[in-house]
Amino acid sequence: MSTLVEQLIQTEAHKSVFESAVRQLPLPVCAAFGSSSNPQPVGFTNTSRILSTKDSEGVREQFPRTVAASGNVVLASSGARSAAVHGKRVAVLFSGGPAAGGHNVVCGLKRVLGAGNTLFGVRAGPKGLLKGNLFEISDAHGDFIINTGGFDFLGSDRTKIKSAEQFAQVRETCIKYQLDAIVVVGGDDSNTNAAVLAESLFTGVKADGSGVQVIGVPKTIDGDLQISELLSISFGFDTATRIYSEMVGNILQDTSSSLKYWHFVKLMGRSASHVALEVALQTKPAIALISEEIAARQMSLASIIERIAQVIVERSHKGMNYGVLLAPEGLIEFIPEMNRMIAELNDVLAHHAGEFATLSDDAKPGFIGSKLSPANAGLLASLPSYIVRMLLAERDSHGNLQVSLIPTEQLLIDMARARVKEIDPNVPFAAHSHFLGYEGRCGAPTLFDAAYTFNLGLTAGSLILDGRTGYMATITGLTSGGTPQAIPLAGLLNIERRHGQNEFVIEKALVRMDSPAMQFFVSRRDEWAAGDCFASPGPRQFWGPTTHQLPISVALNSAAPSLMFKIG
Ligand code: FBP
Repeated sequence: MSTLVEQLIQTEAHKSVFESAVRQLPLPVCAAFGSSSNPQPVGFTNTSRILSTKDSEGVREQFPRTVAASGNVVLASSGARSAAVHGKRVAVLFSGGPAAGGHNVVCGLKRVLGAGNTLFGVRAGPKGLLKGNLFEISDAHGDFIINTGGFDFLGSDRTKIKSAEQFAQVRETCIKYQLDAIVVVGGDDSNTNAAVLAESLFTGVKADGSGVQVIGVPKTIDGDLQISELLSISFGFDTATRIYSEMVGNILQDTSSSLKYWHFVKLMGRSASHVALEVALQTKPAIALISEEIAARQMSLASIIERIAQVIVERSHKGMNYGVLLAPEGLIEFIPEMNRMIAELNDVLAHHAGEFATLSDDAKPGFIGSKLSPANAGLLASLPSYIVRMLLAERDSHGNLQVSLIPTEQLLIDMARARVKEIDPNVPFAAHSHFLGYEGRCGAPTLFDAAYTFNLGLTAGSLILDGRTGYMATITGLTSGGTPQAIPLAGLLNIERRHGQNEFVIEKALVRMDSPAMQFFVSRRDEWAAGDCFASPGPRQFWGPTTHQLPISVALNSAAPSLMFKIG
């Protein structure tokens, strides 16, 4: 019998009582894979669904080989593979921000590839692929990482593979490790990377002239990688929103206990407001801003502040000097005048990058202001320095503004405070700001994310064994057992302006104003603003009544009969 101290030491290095227990959690698999104790690879067949975007012609020219091979036709599993495939060498990498369930994708891949094939992990994302930083994944690795959160088994990064030199480096890595396939686990930008790689590696990589297959897996806590009924949600969204909802529920409980604070909570989700909407649906706060609505209704910053201030004053007049406001991380880019300014700012920064880099921080706003149109220069000058500094900060390698670093929640507090004072100087307004982001990305996956990702791994591995390239794995029918399917990546591409030039990208799925989830929110939010209707959803459960729960927005938008998912 070990002492308590000895027992505690044994919980170090990912062996907490909880981590050890969730490793044993059984995972259901789609019926197509057979039994959950011994899932088998499936084959694929064409469905009648062909994808096309407004830029399909341009895509056909840039991606001729993958488009010709797939015809942009969606695939569905056609039952167990009859012939076993041996000797495939497959590499898997994580790309972009972490999301809960990534480790289970690796486990699903490992399981379906079986002992006859080799799985390599790429360390530190696309950068590791360029450097050839790979290692072989064993069964023991799988047993250790299963159902654990984060991407720490491999690490991740945001390198965009686009230059001729980078493509040559990828080829070198493929040759060095004699790879037959690469699996890219990532969001919209990373799956665009996968589409580009699939085209570039289509043939002529190996000595016999054959190519390397590339398969994408849809990850992102942002939830903005959605493709109608083909992909109801990316993995990681459920875990992140349940963690945020627990925290917001706790804060709401505090507001109506201590009776004196407003809490302005910015929630991660770079562009779309799916995370904010889901957390609002789970917790019912006084105010939740949805960026897409602000853009659709062309609401200026002043009108947003007016609405917030009115709610604060009205609640105060009823004795409620407290409340919670949720703001999506990407809000600033959706406010029409800010959006116009940021678009011009991006172009100016791209065109004057060299000169800009030589300037001191103090000189930067003036320099950029002198290059902007008078209206945008005026707007930039009117913003607090803590916002300007982040608007001028470096873009990520995909050309995105780093919205997670912009303290929008503080801007809203400062502006609301000033407006409340103008409306009624007697209204007390004490506010705290929060940013919930990193707290939710790497928690242990919910049972939904754990099962979903394991099945995505089984699907990606099956696509490789079936000889496919240029597809993204997906599971459809999440409330009716689940079906492994594959979406042709080139069929998702559109042209967008990035780094001041046009580039092919997978369009982000934003919150739709006419979606059932948004409509439900709109129908209830005035009640939530007027009183205390909040709900505290509590911690995510692995055993208990909410274990099998889907995100509320996903259930509403897919017209599910209940909140419960069913895989297997
Ligand atoms: P992905 O799109 O790569 O999944 O990233 C999601 C995200 O968590 C966003 O919500 C957030 O804006 C961004 O990553 C922050 O990334 P970083 O930590 O690299 O700044």
